[in-house]
Amino acid sequence: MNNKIIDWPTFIGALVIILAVTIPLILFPEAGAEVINLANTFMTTKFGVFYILLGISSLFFLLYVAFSKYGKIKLGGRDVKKEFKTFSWAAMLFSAGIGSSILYWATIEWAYYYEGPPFNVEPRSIEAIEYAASYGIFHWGPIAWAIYTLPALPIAYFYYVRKKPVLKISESVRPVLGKAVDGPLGVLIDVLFMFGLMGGAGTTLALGTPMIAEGVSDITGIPVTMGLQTIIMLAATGIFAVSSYTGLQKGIRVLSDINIYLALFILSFIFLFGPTLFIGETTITSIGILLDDFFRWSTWLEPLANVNGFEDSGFPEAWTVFYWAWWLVYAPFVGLFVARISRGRTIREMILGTMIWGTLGCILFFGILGNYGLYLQLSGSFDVIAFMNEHGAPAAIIAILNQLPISGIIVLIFTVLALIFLATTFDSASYILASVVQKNINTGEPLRWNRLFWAFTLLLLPMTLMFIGGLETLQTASIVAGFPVIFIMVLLAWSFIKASGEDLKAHREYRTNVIYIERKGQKERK
Ligand code: NM2
Repeated sequence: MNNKIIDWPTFIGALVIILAVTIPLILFPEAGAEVINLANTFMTTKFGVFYILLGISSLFFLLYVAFSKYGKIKLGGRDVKKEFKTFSWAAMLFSAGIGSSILYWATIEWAYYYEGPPFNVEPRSIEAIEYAASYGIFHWGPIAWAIYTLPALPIAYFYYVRKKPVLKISESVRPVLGKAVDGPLGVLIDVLFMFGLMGGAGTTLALGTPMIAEGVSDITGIPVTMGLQTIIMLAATGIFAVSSYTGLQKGIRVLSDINIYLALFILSFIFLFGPTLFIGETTITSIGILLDDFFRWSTWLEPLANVNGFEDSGFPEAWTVFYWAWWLVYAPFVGLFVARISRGRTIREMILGTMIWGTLGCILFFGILGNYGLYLQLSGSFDVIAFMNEHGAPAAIIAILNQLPISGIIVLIFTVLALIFLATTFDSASYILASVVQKNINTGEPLRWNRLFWAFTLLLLPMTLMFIGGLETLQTASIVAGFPVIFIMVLLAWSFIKASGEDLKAHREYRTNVIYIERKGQKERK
């Protein structure tokens, strides 16, 4: 075991922070859940505005960068070709940023909006139906993808233009913080990023597991118990652990390819054998509603809730703030990945591509899975809401699929899909966590024991959260863990502008479409 390569302060720092959260929760589950819920309410009601501002500013910032001189910078030298064709690039970035959660929320999110719509609209009204079909796309749309893309800017810039590969977030804010990143501040940044990612993965695992358990139960008849859920979490970790331990890196990649085909199969099946016209029309109409209302939704904080006598729906806190926090904690990690696959593209192509393809992909899932459920509800052929109120959301998701022809096969594919998604989330998250606590990755891969260690540490929080139960407790994992990441995002944006701005100084001529920056005394050409 080569221990010299480990960056112990970061390693121990991250471990301490995760244990400091988990151990009290294990010892005092009820008080723990209460504290977490209080922290959640406090964060979202008092600081919700920061998440909302971060969301909308990320979008504007990226659009500005995309269409300014910065957007023209090419990632890589003049002769560098795009490393991946746009379609496989889009497929890869989508599967990096999206996991089992999309299967969960795309199928059921509408039901929450239908019953508890925003803007004090009457539940189950025509307006509530419109929100039900469109608000999910908003929460998985352009702002969400802008949050994902922002960290990719400095990371890709250092990777391909300054040719200094960074795998640490602290390293990518060096232009702003200078030497301070070599000290405790750098450690703090990495530890907070790791904590955020563990919180986000916690939310993912804790949502995905009960859903997979319902699928398994539906197929085999085994009842859903804590034991079954534990086995499922261990299985997801196991799939990944075996593949990473035996060096079957390719294995997991093959699995995620298979996943894309399985997902496309399920989506086309539901589209063709479900209410095709309703799904198609509702999806298109929802895109219009979203575009029409976009700025209203993206800034809505329900200020009247602070005045006595006015109703507080809690909608922005429970949904938009929660979602932005969740995308936020995954963002630096997805940024590392997007950067790695974007060689040969301009910054503009990287930004617009991620936002457009990402949003379109999510529209596909929400449009088909969500509107299928909505149709069942509205047409009266299956009362999803009543079922959900009685048996919970994960069971309702499987029940919706059970309304389809050959539902046995569909539920099976759906469950396998979710399990593989979960395993690949483990795979990539533990890869990044392990990389961040190493001084270097000379061998190309973080040490094996290090990766496995973080994979199992990732299990710790969700398992604990599962035992103390409740969706709200789960949501908090991302919200609380995401708060410090807001500041890291600001540093990342600043650092990109600073570094590329310095390098661009020599350029007086911006009328060309692509700018090549060649550093180290080489003559700069446009
Ligand atoms: N996001 C996209 O659980 C997952 O699918 C991973 C979740 C941030 C809501 C990401």
